[in-house]
Amino acid sequence: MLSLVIITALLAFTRGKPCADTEGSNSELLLSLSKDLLRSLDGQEGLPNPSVHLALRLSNSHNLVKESEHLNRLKNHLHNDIQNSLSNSQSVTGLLALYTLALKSSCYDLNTITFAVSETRETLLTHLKKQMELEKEHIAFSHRPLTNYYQYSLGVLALCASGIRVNNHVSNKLIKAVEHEHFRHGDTESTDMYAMAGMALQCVKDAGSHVHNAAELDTALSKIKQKLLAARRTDGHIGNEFSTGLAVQALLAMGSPVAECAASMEAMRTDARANKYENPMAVSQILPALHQKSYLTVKVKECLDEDDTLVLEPLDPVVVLPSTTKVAVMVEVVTSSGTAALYPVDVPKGSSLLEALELLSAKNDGFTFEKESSLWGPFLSAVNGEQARQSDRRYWHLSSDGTALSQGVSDFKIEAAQKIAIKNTTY
Ligand code: B12
Repeated sequence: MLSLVIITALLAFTRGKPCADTEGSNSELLLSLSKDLLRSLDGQEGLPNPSVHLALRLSNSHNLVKESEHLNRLKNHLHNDIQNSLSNSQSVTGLLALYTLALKSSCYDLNTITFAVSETRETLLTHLKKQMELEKEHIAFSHRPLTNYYQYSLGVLALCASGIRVNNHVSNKLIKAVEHEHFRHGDTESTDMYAMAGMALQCVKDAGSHVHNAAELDTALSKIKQKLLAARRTDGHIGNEFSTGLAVQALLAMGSPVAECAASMEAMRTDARANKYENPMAVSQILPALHQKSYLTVKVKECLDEDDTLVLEPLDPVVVLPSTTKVAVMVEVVTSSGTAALYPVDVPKGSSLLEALELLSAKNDGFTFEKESSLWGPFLSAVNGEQARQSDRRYWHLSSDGTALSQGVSDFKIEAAQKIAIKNTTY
């Protein structure tokens, strides 16, 4: 009887504070995710990642020396990369926005950051505003942004969180895109895009600058919330494993009671404990949500009296030997004209799809591929000499036995025999 009373009391307690960090194990999990991100800074190939920086800065425990080293790398390497893209007139809205949010999360003076284009030097925020104007004009002309609505929303959010008044025409285009449900990821609705738009438009609402269409802004925010709640699965995820973090961030930013996200938080914690978030980019999008924060909180970040206790213990080196068990993979390539070709290859169990494609191209059966680097890792850009370009609104879509992959070539692991389809698809 006594134990029943205790269990009932405990249940009532946890129900009353559903998202709160009531158990020590939860704070240990948050610490271990921060450490994973911190470790990823050292092992990083290519550009320093502004999304990882942002997540570290929004966490409760810090390693201020490593964070400041990383800030310097962003200001050098990422800065140079963006400078080159701007000089070549490439669209870099999303990267500029993430860079802005990362600097802001470190309370860095944004007015001191400049880029020179055509011999004119202007601040980061001026360039971001210009990119947003180009994006807006492109929507007016062809009904889609130059990049995508995820980056468009990131741009609105970064300007707004930096205290810049977002042009009404720019936010209106986002409101209209919500109304007309233009948020697609391939052939499905994009939860990530709704989430990012939710944070962006909530920031605009809080800034109080969007007075002319206040009612339309509220309707868009309600619709986003309804879309996110409708995308909840029975296992707690919103959209899929990799959109849940952004979705929870958006719900929190839009003022949802924490109770509404309890199941989603738990789903992410379960995934994290099962090591499903190996990609630092994935961790960087869920960690703020697990801290019950959103990207919107950078707006008020002060960087005072920060806890500086996050230390990395040396890890025992783990040697992973390739499995001796082989699995049969059939790779099907479907080109833009619809012609299909099949390529069989046996790969060690547990290989990544990238390793499988490398083995296949080494067989000289006529299969070749190219990849481009991105914040999420290698993006498959060309197969058998055929490019699937963003400029043509095409990409190589990946699926396994008819189900779309929710990971890219370097993260997806091959555990059993299957048919992988790589299809040149329009979006
Ligand atoms: C827009 C988008 C796309 C567009 C990109 C082109 C465009 N219109 O701009 C398209 C439709 C082509 C696309 C394709 C895919 N995508 Co996508 N995409 C996104 C989205 C919504 C925004 C990306 C973005 O602009 N980021 C902002 C900029 C600043 O960052 P960036 O890294 O420079 O952006 C580039 C890369 O992210 C790249 N990219 C887009 N998707 C993916 C996926 C992978 C695995 C990689 C390596 C790169 C990549 O395209 C971006 C624009 O150039 C994200 C959502 C998110 N939470 O991040 C999903 C997301 C990154 N995509 C995802 C997936 C799974 C895919 C696909 C593998 C789907 C499939 N089954 O084929 C393919 C990639 C296949 C390949 N060829 O390698 C997952 C990745 C999860 C993971 N653990 O890896 C995400 C997180 C969505 C989700 N919640 O499931 N995507």
